[in-house]
Amino acid sequence: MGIVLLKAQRAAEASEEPGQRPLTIFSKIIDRTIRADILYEDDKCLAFRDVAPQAPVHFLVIPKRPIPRLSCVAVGDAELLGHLLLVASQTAKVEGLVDGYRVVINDGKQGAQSVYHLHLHVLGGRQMGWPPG
Ligand code: TR5
Repeated sequence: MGIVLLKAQRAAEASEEPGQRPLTIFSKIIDRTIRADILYEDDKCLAFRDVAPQAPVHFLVIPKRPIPRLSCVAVGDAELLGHLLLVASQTAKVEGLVDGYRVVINDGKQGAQSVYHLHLHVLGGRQMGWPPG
């Protein structure tokens, strides 16, 4: 099994443990306990560069509220989800991604999610392939 899948599987198992702390490393980035290269911030969300970029430009957009994963969202989250997409688009423009880019949300074990705080990946600056692995 590849390292990415192994990390995702461990994260999925940890997220299912009873009494598991709901906060992740991303909450520490939000409260500035841990440093990150922050590109954008407002009262609802934060965008920062991925620490292990998979493309010349790779940043994450996260809600400040720690929603664990996309499959946990509710109807009441519609406005927030739209806001995250808008910030992804505006930040991609600021990053100069004029020829397009990819937006990805990994959900759960089979989606290879490794951090259980909802996040949009924005990847650009190179030609993407399809289908993703
Ligand atoms: O696998 P999923 O979709 O859950 O994506 C999680 C992403 O978070 C990966 O692309 C990681 O590289 C990224 N990540 C993990 C950490 C981290 C980060 N990006 C910025 N800063 C980070 N710090 C400080 N610590 C991490 N553990």
